[in-house]
Amino acid sequence: MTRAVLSLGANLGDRAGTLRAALGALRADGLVARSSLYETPPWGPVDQPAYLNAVAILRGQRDAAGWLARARELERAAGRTREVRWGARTLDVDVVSVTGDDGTPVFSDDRELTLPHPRAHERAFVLVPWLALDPNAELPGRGRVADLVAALPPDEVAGVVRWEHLT
Ligand code: A4P
Ligand code: MG
Repeated sequence: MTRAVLSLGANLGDRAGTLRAALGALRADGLVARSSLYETPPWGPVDQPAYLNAVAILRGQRDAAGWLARARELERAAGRTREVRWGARTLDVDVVSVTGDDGTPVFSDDRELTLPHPRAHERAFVLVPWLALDPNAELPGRGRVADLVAALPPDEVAGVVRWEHLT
């Protein structure tokens, strides 16, 4: 068994509907917890609409490659096409971290699957929802998520606004 943290983002079409469908589909994969939806300003060099973001924690039989494959399936199901890197998309699912049952994190510098995700530690749209879900969360190699959030510029943290609470 492994524990995986996934980050989901959508900024085209019915953003909330897409995220709800993906989070619902993940129930079959050992969903442990999912965050609320958060509205977040677009990060990166591309001018694009605001995102809705969410974080999901899973526990299941997949290995790290298996979680990436599942992430891609969810993107495909949402009708995602790959156009501009960092650009607008119906659904982006990133694997933030994977941990073995004994707590050992998976580290990888493979370009197809870099673990932990190489930019998660600096992204308020990943860290803020994750912290709300799990106050004790740790990002392997980077430390406690609470400390990472505290180190971010306050305006970036304030920009991540809870959009809707999911029960
Ligand atoms: N890849 C490597 N490691 C991973 C991993 N841990 N998880 C590879 C997922 N994929 C990983 O991804 C590009 C390549 O990264 C894939 O071939 C995959 O095998 P992609 O999803 O095809 O392209 P992308 O999403 O445009 O690139 P990337 O680098 O994933 O972009 P980001 O960094 O995810 O940025 N602003 C807000 N507010 N919220 C967002 O969710 N998302 C992005 C996308 C930009 N700005 C955003 C948001
Ligand atoms: Mg991606």
